[in-house]
Amino acid sequence: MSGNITFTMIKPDAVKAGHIGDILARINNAGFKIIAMKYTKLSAEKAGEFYAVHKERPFYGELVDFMSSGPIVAAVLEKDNAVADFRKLIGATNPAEAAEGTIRALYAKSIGENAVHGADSDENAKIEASFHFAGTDMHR
Ligand code: FUP
Repeated sequence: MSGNITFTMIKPDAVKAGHIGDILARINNAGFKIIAMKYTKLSAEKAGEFYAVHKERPFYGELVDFMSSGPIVAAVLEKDNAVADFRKLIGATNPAEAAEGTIRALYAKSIGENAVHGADSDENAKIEASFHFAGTDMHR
């Protein structure tokens, strides 16, 4: 049985392009309940910390620059099977490989600027949610 929360960010490219409303509508229509949300901007330090697992990857520097380049929307979402269902809704990391109708197929520009983040496991969903939100900021 999977856990019932996931963590997402609408990334700077999609915010800049004016897609916040459309993406949130798709999230709602797919049956996710928003239990925490904020419009914020990551410092380079915070973005580096969030993506620390990718530190040794060649794209790490660009990823940190991009994720701190402009405002984002961070949110915690609740649904049965939230992690897997959300990853299905957003599609593959590379928008060129993302299934038709997925959020990345619709809104992402490239593998680096790919519109949205979705946690990849129940454990990471919890870690990422508490990276951005205090327990008192989550409302079920
Ligand atoms: P995902 O779980 O789909 O967000 O993908 P990853 O955890 O593999 O990658 C995290 C972020 O690193 C991606 F959203 C974008 C960036 N990335 C690149 O810029 N280039 C790559 O080749 C792979 C990932």
